[in-house]
Amino acid sequence: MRRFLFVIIMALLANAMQGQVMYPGDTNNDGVANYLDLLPIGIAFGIEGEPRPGASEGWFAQPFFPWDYNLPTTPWVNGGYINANGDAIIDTLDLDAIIANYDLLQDTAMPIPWLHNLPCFTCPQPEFLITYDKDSVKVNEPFQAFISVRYPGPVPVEQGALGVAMELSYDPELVVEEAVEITPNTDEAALMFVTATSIDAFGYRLPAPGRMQISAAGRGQNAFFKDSTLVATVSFIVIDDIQRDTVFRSFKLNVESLLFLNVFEELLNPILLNPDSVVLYQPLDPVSEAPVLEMLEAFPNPAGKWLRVRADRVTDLPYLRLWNVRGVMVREIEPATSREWTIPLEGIPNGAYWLETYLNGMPWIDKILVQN
Ligand SMILES: [Ca+2]
Ligand SMILES: [Ca+2]
Repeated sequence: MRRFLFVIIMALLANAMQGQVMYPGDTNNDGVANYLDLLPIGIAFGIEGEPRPGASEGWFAQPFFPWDYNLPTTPWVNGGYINANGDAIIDTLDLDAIIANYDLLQDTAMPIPWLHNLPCFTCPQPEFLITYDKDSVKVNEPFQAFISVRYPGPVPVEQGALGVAMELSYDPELVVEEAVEITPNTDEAALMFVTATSIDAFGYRLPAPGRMQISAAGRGQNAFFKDSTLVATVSFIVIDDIQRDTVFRSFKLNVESLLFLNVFEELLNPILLNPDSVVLYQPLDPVSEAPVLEMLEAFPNPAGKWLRVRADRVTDLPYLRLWNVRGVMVREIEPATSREWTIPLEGIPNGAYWLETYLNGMPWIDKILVQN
């Protein structure tokens, strides 16, 4: 802590002196150009100051005249760091250097960790939500994740969030890494974006496979205050062979880090809503030409001591299998020719499961909750 204070004091002293240096794209001067560097641009949007003599977007130490402007709650970040392109104003043109220098490191501009300890106690909590377009998806097929920010009802603009910066992770062995694509929601005209995946063509050192970084921020104004704002859509393709010990795998985006700031650079405390996952599966031993079944239903759901499965006519099902979220089969029955079957659930812990069978030669999957 003492060392941290010392570093802050040194940086404030350095701010007061002429001739300090900056690296274009490291707008918060924390030593790396990345998704976090969008937020200072959003907070300081439209601020004007001294141009940087001989400015370049190249990644080398560039002297600048300190601006009169510092970030509100991290005052060791001077406007001269944020002005990445070196002109006389902070605006969207300052974004380019973040992308061009993504994940490059520097330690000669006296970088300081960019930490926020000043929360807004009176601001409503934004909800951060990840959902998917499908419950289950086959090998080689695409699916999408939707990342949104919500408020239970619209809040006044000044009570909202300026922007959000996040790092997400997933199992890189389940999807085609080269095909992972982040599409920012540019329909939200107020927002600016920085996105990065491990194969983003613009970067040098990029997030590792299975990682992505996304930030979205308003331009000098809180951009999140509506009941729901889509931030980005992420597209995935399931790899062609997910089979290890099982034909089922669970896919989920995990939230590794999440930073919400408002226009006063105060910290907002988000509510994380990330309950969903997607079943990735690989059809094995398909059944040829079963009698045409229109419908299969499993009930009750949530299920207690037993689960019943009903078809719309008498039929042969090859099997009924129950898989847990780790892809382990926990029950299998060989159903007799009938139109209704019962699966006993004794000994199966509470939680989410997938019921799997074949219907008309196609896999049929249903998500089941067991609650005893
Ligand atoms: Ca930075
Ligand atoms: Ca600028």
